[in-house]
Amino acid sequence: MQRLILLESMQKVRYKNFFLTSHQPLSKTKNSQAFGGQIKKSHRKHFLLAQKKIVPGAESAENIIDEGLEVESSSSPIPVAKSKVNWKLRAKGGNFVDFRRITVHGGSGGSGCVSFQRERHLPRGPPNGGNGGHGGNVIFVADKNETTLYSLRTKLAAESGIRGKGKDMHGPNGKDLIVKVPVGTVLTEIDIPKYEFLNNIEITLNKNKRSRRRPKSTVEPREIFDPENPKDYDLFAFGEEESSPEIDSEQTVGQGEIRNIEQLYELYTEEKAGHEKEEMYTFYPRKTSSGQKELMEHLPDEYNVYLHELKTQKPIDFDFNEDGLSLKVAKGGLGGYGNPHFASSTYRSPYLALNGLPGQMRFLELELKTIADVGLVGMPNAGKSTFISSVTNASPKIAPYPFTTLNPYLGTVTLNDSKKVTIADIPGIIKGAHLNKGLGHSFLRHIERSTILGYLVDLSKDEPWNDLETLRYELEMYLPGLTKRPSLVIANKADLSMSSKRNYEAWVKFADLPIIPVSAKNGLNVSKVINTFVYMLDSKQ
Ligand SMILES: Nc1nc2c(ncn2[C@@H]2O[C@H](COP(=O)(O)OP(=O)(O)OP(=O)(O)O)[C@@H](O)[C@H]2O)c(=O)[nH]1
Ligand SMILES: [Mg+2]
Repeated sequence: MQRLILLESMQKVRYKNFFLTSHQPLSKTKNSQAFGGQIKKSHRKHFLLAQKKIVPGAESAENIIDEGLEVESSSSPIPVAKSKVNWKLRAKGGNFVDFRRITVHGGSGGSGCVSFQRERHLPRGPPNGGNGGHGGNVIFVADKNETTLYSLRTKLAAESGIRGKGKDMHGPNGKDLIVKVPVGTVLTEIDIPKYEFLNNIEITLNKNKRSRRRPKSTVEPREIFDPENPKDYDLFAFGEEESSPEIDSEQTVGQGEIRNIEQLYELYTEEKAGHEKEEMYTFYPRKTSSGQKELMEHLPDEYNVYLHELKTQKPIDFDFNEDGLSLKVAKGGLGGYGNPHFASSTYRSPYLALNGLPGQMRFLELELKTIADVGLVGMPNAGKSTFISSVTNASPKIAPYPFTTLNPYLGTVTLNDSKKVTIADIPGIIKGAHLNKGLGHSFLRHIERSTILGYLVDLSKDEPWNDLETLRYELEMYLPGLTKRPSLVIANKADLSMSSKRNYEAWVKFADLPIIPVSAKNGLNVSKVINTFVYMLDSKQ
C-alpha cells in the first residue's frame, strides 16, 4: 500500500513537471489548483519519504520542496523534456496495451441493379443494371514499428461496396482496411460474446405494439373477506395463480417473448432463414413471376463458392511473429449481380438482381507477446533496466523503487560481426505472479517467447539464491517447462558491498546455472554476459 502511495506521489511530481514546463509559469497556489488541490502536504511527505530512504541528501530536498514547487522540479530525477515527450511521461506507460478483444467486420457488398435501356425509339430495351461492388476485407499486417495494441479500435470495419446503377454502371469495390499490429501479436478467434448476465433479465421482443401492453387479469378481484380461505390472509398471494401462469419456453418464443440473448439470436436467424432466398434478391417492381422464381433456384457459382468457403472456414489462430506477415481476418461481402446476368433466350427481361452479401464478422483476441533472444527476468529493483541500458540502445527509466518499468522494453546489441542480439527488459516479477499478483500475467506473457532466460538477481541482498528460486517457481507455475530453456544468472550490484562478494562465493559452490557477477551501473563484466548469450544462441541453432 505504502509503495503504491509512493508511486502515486512520484506520479504527481511528474505532473508538476509537466505543468511547470508549459507556457505560463504557475505559482504555488495555482499549481495545486491545477490538480484540483490534489498536491497536498501528505503527498509531499510521501515523496520525501521516498527521497529520504534513497537519496543521501534528503534533508536538502525537503527544504526545497517546502520552499516551492518551481525549485522542486529541477531536483526531480525526470529530465525536463519537450511537451510531446512529457505527455508520454505523464501516461506512465498507459499507452502500452498487450491484450485486446476486438470485432472485425468486412464491408458489405453493394447490390446489383435492375434497369433497362430506354431510348426514344427503343421502349423495351435490353437489361443494363450494373453489378454491385465487393465489400472491403480487413487485413492485419505485422509491422516492426508498432509496439503496442493501444491504438487499435475495438470495432474495425472495412468499406462497403457501392451498389450498381443503370446504364451498366458497376459499383466500385469497398477499400480494404489494413491494420498494423506489432510483431509478436498472437491472434485467436473467439465465440460470439455470451451475455450471461442477461439470462436473469427478461427481454421482450414484440413486433405488435399492442401486445406490449400487460395482459389484463381475467380474474375478478374478490371483494369479500373470507375467513375460511387462507389466501385472504396473504394480500400478496391474491390472484397469484391466475395472473402469472407458468410459460413454457416454446410458447414464449412463439408469442414473441424471449428469455435471453441466445434465444433472441436464434429467433433472428430462424426468421431470417425463412426468407433467405428472397432476401438475396432485389425485385423491381416487386413482382415475382414464375420465371423469376425459377431463376432464383440457382445462385451463381461465385456466390456458392463464397458461401461454402465461409461455412467451412476454420477459426483463426495466427502468430504474427515476423515483420510483414499479413492475414485476411474478415472477408468483404460479394457484390450482387445486376439484372443482365439473369437474362436468357427465354427470359429476356429479368426484373430481379442479386443483393450484395453482408461482410464477415469475427470476434478476435489479440495478445502481444514480446519476441526477443534474451528475456531478462528479475525481481523489481534488481537492476534489469540499468543492465539493458548499459548494453543496448534501449533507454527505459531507471529509478530506485520497485515497478519503475511497467512495459517490456526491447534493446538490440550489435556485435562486431554485425550480428544482433535482442534483449527484453521485462517488468519485475514478484512472489505469486503466476496467480496474477502484481500484474503477473501481463508481465509473464512477455517471457514466454524468449530463447534464453537471463535471471537478473540483486547479489547484495541476503541469500540472493532465494530470489532465483522464487523466479523459477513463478515461471514454472505460469508455463510448465519454461525454466528448461537455456538460462544464465546475472548477479548484479556486485560493486555494492562486501556481502555481494561473500554471497557470490557461497553461491557458486552449489549453483546449477552459470553465474556471472556484474555491475550494470558501472558497466563492469557486462560484455562477458553478452558474449555468453551469443555463445548460447549459437549453440542452440
Ligand atoms: N550500486 C549499484 N546499483 C545498481 C546497479 N544496477 C542497478 N542499480 C540501481 O538499482 C536501482 C534499480 O534499478 P532499475 O534498473 O530501475 O531496476 P529494475 O530491475 O529495472 O526495477 P523495476 O523496473 O522496478 O523492476 C537503481 O537505483 C539503479 O541505479 C549496480 O550494478 N550497482
Ligand atoms: Mg526497470
